[in-house]
Amino acid sequence: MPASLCGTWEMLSNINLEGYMIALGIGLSTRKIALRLKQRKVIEQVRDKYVIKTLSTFRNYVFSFRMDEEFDEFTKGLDERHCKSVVTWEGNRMVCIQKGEKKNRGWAHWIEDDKLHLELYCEGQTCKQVFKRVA
Ligand code: YOG
Repeated sequence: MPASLCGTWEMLSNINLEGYMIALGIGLSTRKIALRLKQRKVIEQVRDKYVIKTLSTFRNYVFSFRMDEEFDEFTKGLDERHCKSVVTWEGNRMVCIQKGEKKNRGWAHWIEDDKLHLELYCEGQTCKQVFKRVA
């Protein structure tokens, strides 16, 4: 098992969230709010079940899954689409593929220098986020 992603993480940097949101079709007024947010990640694991909470003062997004099992994801409060998603380990990376209306969509988490890294991508746009551990 790779280094544990579990814990509470606070956002340090957020590059090209704008491009990612445009790729998802998020409107201008919501994008303006979203760009100002400092997101937190809370990642929990109980046996083979993971929960990833993305928290902010504006909206929260909570999503749970088992590794290697495809499930229906509804991106409530984000772009509100349905995806068939699957999360796997690729080496030390936790990788999610989100199949649906948007092509080439997914994300990857990994730990590097004690920081939590996240790449979110959709249709050629990649948002890169880094978080520091707070708990
Ligand atoms: O995380 O997929 O950790 O689910 C950031 C992109 C902003 C809402 C969230 C709310 C959001 C309006 C991605 C921000 C762009 C903008 C806090 C979360 C879409 C809409 C929720 C995500 C993965 C990996 C786990």
